[in-house]
Amino acid sequence: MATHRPVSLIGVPTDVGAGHRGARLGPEALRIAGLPEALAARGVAVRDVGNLQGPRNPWTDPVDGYRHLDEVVAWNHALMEATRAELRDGRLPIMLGGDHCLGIGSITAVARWCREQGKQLRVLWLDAHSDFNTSEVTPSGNIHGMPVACLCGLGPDALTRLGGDAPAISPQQVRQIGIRSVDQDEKRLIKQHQVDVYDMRYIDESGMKRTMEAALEGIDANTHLHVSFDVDFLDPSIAPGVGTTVPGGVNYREAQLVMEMIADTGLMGSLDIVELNPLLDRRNRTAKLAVDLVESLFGKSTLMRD
Ligand code: B3U
Ligand code: MN
Ligand code: MN
Repeated sequence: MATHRPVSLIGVPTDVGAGHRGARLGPEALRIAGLPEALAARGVAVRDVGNLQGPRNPWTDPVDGYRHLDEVVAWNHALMEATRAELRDGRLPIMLGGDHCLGIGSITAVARWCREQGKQLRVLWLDAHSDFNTSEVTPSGNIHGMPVACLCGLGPDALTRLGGDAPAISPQQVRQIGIRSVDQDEKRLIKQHQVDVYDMRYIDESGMKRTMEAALEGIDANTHLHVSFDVDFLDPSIAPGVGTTVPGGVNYREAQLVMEMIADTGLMGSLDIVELNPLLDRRNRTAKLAVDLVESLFGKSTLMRD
């Protein structure tokens, strides 16, 4: 069995960035679905650091194009510090979300750590959505639709400068897979900033194997892969427990292949699991599926490859 770096589970029970409440229950649902035990069974040393704390969800309307900006900043600041501490300790942090705004804090910390270590960062953004909105173009004001833009320097200073003056990453470090819902002006931004998007049409035409080969092209032993896994990446027929379901998503076999091909690189250094909303789920089914897929990310395979 391949040896993995020890893992730290960081619970981020927040839905301040989302348009539905309930993602704050995601960390517990993932634990109850057996995530710590599943990792331990893979031979991975697991430390559960528990849940971070932050402001409650005030459930107010957007102000100047942002809903709950102060709360989102507070949660992401806490997460950035927690992620940084675990990375410094030589551990692979797994963020148990929580809505996808938390990618701002986790990836800001990861990007800084990679700079310090002289490592190349590649972000694999598995999602139905591009999450590249800004306050000018957002249809909702929900900040979970903005994290990639914020990480690339487009957004409010409080989020784009979380980790210092320069943007955390450049769009060229991101590969988006499974995309099938992009807002009109968001599309323009994606094009303008040349984000590498493998949408569902690309996946249908090329197949998931070639899609992943393209998304992983150019990585080497010095690459740190950050996987940002928005559960709505999956088709709603297999993953109903998310706030914003979009039909026509990645099926079970394709999702397994994605995770296996990432595992084969041996380069995953950090992982977000986000947007799981247990209130919209059926018998914790989506959480169990997420756990199943994380097992594949950590090298579980049918044959004796491990
Ligand atoms: N693009 C839409 C919807 C959305 C983005 N991310 C999620 N939903 N989960 C928005 O509101 O920005
Ligand atoms: Mn997302
Ligand atoms: Mn999404």
